[in-house]
Amino acid sequence: MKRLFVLVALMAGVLQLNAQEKREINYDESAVPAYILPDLLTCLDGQPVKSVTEWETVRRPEIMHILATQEYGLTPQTAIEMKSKLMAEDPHALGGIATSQQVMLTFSGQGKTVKALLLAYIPNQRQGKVPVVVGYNFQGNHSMSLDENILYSPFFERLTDRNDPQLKRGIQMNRWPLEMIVKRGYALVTMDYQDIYPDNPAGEPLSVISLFPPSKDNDTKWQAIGAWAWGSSRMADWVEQQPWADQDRLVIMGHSRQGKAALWTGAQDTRFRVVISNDSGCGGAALSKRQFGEDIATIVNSFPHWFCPAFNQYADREESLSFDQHYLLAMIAPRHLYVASAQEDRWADPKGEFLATVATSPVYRLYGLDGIVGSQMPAIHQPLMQHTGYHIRAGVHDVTDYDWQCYLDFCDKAFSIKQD
Ligand code: GTR
Repeated sequence: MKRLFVLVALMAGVLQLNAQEKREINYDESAVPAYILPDLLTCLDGQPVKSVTEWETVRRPEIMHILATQEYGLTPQTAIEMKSKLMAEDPHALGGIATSQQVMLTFSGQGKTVKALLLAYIPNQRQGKVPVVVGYNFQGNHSMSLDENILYSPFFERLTDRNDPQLKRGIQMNRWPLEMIVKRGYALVTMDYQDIYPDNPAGEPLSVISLFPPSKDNDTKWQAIGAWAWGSSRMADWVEQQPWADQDRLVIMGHSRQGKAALWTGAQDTRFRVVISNDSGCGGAALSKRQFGEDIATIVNSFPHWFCPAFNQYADREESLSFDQHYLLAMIAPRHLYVASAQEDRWADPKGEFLATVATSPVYRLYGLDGIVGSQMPAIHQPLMQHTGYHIRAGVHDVTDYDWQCYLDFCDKAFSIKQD
């Protein structure tokens, strides 16, 4: 009897999986439903926003509340203890052009601790303070270079098999042109995102969320994206204490799921003056109402631990959303926003990412700043760089040197930096 039950349960599981696999993903522009984007500049009581003051005191807080309670969850406002300990320093990193520092951050709360290993590359050739790019890596600090001195991030240190291919050095070097970044005068501060929240539905007990009192309301509970955003703000806290870092030139860059988290970080933490989303797609820069590529039902089924449970109500009901992802992007204003897509990354809906970026322009205009306008996407490799920016490059879902060149160009422009 018990066996039969197990068999039936297994079959049900397989059927469910098949149903998900077979879910029809729309890649047909003519099948995009007609939709009207909710207006950024109309308050919940119907009043239009006419000034920066109205935006900052009424409308922006309304939108932050919508995003926190309907999509990403509420970030606790209480601080927990963070200790930092320098584990290693190399003044001759990257062939001598940088100093690397490896710093263990230990977070404590609820009688527990969580550790995250921060890695910084600081340009050796510098006059005064330097701008800083903050961004998570996916595969551990050791994946970013072949340098044997780089310690394993705590998430990878926990792997019991020392021959695990995930411990191989340099497996994501292609995404991190460290020399280019440093040569252009920028410091890089990174850590593995899974140190903050192991990226699986059972990850919470080892995440920083477990250091806080449990959320009072399940619907608005913060989950992985909220935790990753919180962790980026802790990297910013560390940067704030560094004598070589220019606090007014802080950048956050995130790819894909970390693009989503980078945007949510930038929305909440105004210390980030430039916010960059690389191929962030659904739940990131792409408009949900277009229902092109990955949709809400697909993402909340595959990653139930990313968004707050209230977001599930929009699965297969995108038309009922009273907001869309341009709300998230508009939270960056009047700071600098840059969104990038890849041509073959239809899953992330490049056009939806572009249109959401365009849709933020009325808010920038309120500040007297130029956003991107028009409904025509730029051609491949023709970056648009106003106060906000956008590009689409050839190729697949990834981070390439081309993307980084554009990001650094955009940051130079934002910070009025002239390269020699
Ligand atoms: C995919 C997910 C995307 C994106 C991507 C990534 O599986 O559906 O939303 O986040 O992962 O992070 O690489």
